[in-house]
Amino acid sequence: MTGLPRFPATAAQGSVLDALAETGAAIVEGLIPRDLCDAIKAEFRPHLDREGLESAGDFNGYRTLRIGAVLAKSRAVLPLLTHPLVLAMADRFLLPHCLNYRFGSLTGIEILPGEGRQRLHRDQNCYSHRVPGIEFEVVALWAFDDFTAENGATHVVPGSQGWPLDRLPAADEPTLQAVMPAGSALLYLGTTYHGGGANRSERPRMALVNTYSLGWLRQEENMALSVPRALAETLPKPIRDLMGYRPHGLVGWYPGALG
Ligand SMILES: O=C(O)CCC(=O)C(=O)O
Ligand SMILES: [Fe+2]
Repeated sequence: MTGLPRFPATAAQGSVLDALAETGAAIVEGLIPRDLCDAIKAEFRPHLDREGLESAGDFNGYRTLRIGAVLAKSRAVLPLLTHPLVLAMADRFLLPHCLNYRFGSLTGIEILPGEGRQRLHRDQNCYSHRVPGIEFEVVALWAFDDFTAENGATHVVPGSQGWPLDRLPAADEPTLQAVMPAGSALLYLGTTYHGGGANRSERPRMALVNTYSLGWLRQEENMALSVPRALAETLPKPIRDLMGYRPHGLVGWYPGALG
């Protein structure tokens, strides 16, 4: 395979999702306009500068800025979170295994010049258990800058979603990089091995990584603590539902939720 499956924004959803199922990842170019990317970047900027290194570490990197609690910081991201293609991805891979799904985590990531490659990993390994054959998460990684091989375009191990539980990537595991223009999204599965690239350029590379998880799982990011309830109540209902304000049957109930 010479590159990850790649589609224009106008592609049929079924073709994108079939490629995603087969390869574990797919790129869709130009899903949102550049001015929306710029608006999101402007909203993220002060937060990245203020708190972006709070979660620095061996996995997240030391030259990578990260922010959580994105819904308390940005309104411009809202259309991305319920983008029809992203929801179609979650419908296809998650809905067969739950009554409803929700956000796992929403994370702004800016890889700065000089950052090295991130360890290859599966996002759903944040969970200690796994049911073979069931994706616990699906992921939309939105590029707000052009992603290039030099500035840290995400590395993906094609086909790794089908690997057995105990197969780990080799030290020199072949990867394909998600080179894509700003406004594109890399879609991948919770079991797909991937990792941020090294930034050997002179400019930062900004993205938003949104995971969606089975509704009966505990969410990766504790949305009830990340986003104050009074603020959550000002957000559109589909967003609140995805935050966890809609229980999964009896799981996640709170007074008034079931009425
Ligand atoms: O920033 C990227 O390209 C990927 C980051 C990532 O996969 C992660 O932190 O889980
Ligand atoms: Fe990841």
